[in-house]
Amino acid sequence: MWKSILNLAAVAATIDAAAVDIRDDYKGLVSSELLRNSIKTEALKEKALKLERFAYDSPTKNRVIGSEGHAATVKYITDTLKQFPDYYNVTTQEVPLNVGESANVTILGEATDAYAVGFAPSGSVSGNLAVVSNLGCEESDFPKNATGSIFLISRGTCVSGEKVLLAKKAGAKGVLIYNNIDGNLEGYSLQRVPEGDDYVPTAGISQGYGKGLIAVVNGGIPVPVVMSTTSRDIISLNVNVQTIDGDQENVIHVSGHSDSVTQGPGINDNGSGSVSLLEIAIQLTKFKVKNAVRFSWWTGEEIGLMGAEYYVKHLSAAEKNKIRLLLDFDMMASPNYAFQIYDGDGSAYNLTGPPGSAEAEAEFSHFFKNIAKQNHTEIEFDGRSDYGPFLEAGIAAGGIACGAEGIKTQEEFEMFGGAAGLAYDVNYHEDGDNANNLNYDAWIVMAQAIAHSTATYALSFDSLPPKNATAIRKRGEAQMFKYKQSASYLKMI
Ligand SMILES: *[C@@H]1O[C@H](CO)[C@@H](O)[C@H](O)[C@H]1NC(C)=O
Ligand SMILES: *[C@@H]1O[C@H](CO)[C@@H](O)[C@H](O)[C@H]1NC(C)=O
Ligand SMILES: *[C@@H]1O[C@H](CO)[C@@H](O)[C@H](O)[C@H]1NC(C)=O
Ligand SMILES: *[C@@H]1O[C@H](CO)[C@@H](O)[C@H](O)[C@H]1NC(C)=O
Ligand SMILES: *[C@@H]1O[C@H](CO)[C@@H](O)[C@H](O)[C@H]1NC(C)=O
Ligand SMILES: *[C@@H]1O[C@H](CO)[C@@H](O)[C@H](O)[C@H]1NC(C)=O
Ligand SMILES: CC(=O)N[C@H]1CO[C@H](CO)[C@@H](O)[C@@H]1O
Ligand SMILES: [Zn+2]
Repeated sequence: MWKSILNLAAVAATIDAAAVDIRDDYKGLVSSELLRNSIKTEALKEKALKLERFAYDSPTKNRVIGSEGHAATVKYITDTLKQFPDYYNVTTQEVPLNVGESANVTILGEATDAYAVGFAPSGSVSGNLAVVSNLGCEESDFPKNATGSIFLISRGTCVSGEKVLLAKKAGAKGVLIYNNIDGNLEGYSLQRVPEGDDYVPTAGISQGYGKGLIAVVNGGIPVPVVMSTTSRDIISLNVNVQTIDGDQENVIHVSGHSDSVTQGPGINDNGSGSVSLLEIAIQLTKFKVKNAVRFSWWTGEEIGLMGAEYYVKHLSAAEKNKIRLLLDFDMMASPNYAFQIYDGDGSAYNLTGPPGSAEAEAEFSHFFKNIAKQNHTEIEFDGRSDYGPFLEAGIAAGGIACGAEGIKTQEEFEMFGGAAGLAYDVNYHEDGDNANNLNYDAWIVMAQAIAHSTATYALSFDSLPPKNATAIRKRGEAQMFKYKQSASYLKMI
């Protein structure tokens, strides 16, 4: 496949000079060191600024699914990698999604702040408010004689799609979901693609407002609600790119997500992951590989891992078998960072992944300890990002992160510096999540960790357990129930 190196050089020269070195420095077989050394902070920074510009140049100032900023991000990634037609097979996968558009909700005759919830149908309904007990995850939480009412349910513990289906079964005409933390529910979704399910119009309101309404209803006062919501179907794209070189039956799959939340440009979360992958994919084109390398940029992560879920659902058993290991990268440049590795062997959180996950953790530990010579911690292997659906399918997974809304401990301060008692990323899911607020020192270490693992597995899977679909699938199922009960998984939904 290297027969057309000259053509590639001509193509490469036409793209962004800063993005790609010309290939007369082609170095043969990839190695961790060569790939690591090809990753430069300037190249990462330039691409982060590009994603930030896509956000700020768009009317909504973000890169949320369905927005111009997200479409520009996806186009940028695919256009860049299509410059290497002899190296990569670039494909996009259409993922049907739905986003909430507008909600007008009047309660006790007064208009209130509310947001339409994605995947719920558009519609106009009215009725008195009925309060659902607990979290609305069990049939017994629902009032028996409230047919025709608008049901009020707390967010949390199970996906909101389950709550709304139970509400409909109990006779709800519409649903109001109130937040279980501060902040509005703009950009929220049912977090479950309807599969012949039929939901009712649903809107999100704040926690304070929801609790206030419960007090009124419990006081015996009827609370009339009039609500009108619209939502919009969209097609959003997963980008999948695979080396033409390398054993196509044994694939190292490296992934991140391309979308942001509604509230900001999403440059650490998770532009930093998308950009790291793009830069590594560009640099990899200088090298030959033994195993096929696949890169994916998922859509719809922020609304419930929708892109990755859709992808895994549409993989045949034979295709699943080819993926020896899935690596996922998100939040690569948190300002108050810690170097965190997913606890794939369960040593820290007693929550393991399918066979191969422990070995992936060990490879990242080796990188931090012996190559970067940095401290690292472990984080729970909880399925809270796009690797969740892969775990569920029994595919080995691993990854690293730098921290989101969690608080840095004193011990971590001693290990990494920064500030104890503050969030790893104070701008997490806020408008301050932009290119100014990234920690570039942390980012280059993280990007080199991705380069190390990509190159290592592109050369050999000898450090992983042998391929054995039966064993892998059994282990995966046994772990599923447990990871779905874990504290941080439950916090996500
Ligand atoms: C490219 O990838 C797509 C999707 O996986 C696949 O259907 C197609 O056969 C591949 N093409 C080549 C040339 O490998
Ligand atoms: C259901 O009906 C009973 C009897 O009329 C009444 O006491 C109860 O409050 C009703 N419950 C709800 C949720 O409306
Ligand atoms: C909500 O009200 C605004 C302003 O009157 C209107 O433009 C919008 O279409 C309404 N949305 C719905 C879902 O009724
Ligand atoms: C780890 O989890 C298993 C169940 O999966 C349980 O039997 C065991 O007691 C747990 N160990 C610790 C140390 O919590
Ligand atoms: C690692 O952490 C220890 C404290 O646990 C600290 O003394 C040391 O300087 C840290 N090493 C690096 C490279 O930051
Ligand atoms: C695969 O795993 C199963 C269960 O552990 C084992 O019985 C079987 O011999 C293994 N097959 C191969 C080909 O290694
Ligand atoms: C929802 C969200 O914030 N997206 C992901 C960004 O990265 C962090 C850290 O890995 C994940 O926890 C989030 O799921
Ligand atoms: Zn561990």
